[in-house]
Amino acid sequence: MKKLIPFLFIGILLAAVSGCVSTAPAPSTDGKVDLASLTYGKNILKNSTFDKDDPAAKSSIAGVAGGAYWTFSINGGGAGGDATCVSEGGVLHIGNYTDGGSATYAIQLIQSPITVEKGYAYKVKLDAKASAARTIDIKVGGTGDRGWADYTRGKGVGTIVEIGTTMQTYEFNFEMKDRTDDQARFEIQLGVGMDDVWLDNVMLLKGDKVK
Ligand SMILES: [Ca+2]
Repeated sequence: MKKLIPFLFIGILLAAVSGCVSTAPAPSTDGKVDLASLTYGKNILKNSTFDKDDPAAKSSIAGVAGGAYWTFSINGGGAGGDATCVSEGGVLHIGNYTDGGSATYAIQLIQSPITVEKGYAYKVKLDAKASAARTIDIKVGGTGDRGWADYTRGKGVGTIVEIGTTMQTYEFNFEMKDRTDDQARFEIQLGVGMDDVWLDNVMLLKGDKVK
């Protein structure tokens, strides 16, 4: 029995070590890292809850209480569009569309600059609903200096999110594959579609290093 004890100890040690290994990024079937299996921590967006005012903030939504650090943009890229943005108890309501514009980026809610670091996973997470089911595009991307690159590598101008008519949480993950950008933009693109949108708790969570 005495001789068994060291083996028991080694066994426990191995179990502990393999336990650690199992928390490492799990490869998916196509050999890529499954981004959903990673851990996401700090939210790098400011005023995700749309209830803060800060006179020191470089930007805030004109005329909207609780809109610090965000910008509401119309006619982005000369794509037209007309709508309003108001706060309803700390929930942003984009409505009164008279023109959806010719591109999703015609009407945008933007926070910039933010830093997005090469090789790290990020999670976009937000609560949203619309007056009728529609899509919005979410882009974490570069400015003109970076060719307006979409770091989320989505299927639209950004990543297309289909939202329904009840407030729900939507999320998706992406890996920052481009070089680190400390002048990046977080954009919710609200153009083309003309159904009202409500937004709250808009977050960009930084995750583990992917490689
Ligand atoms: Ca809120």
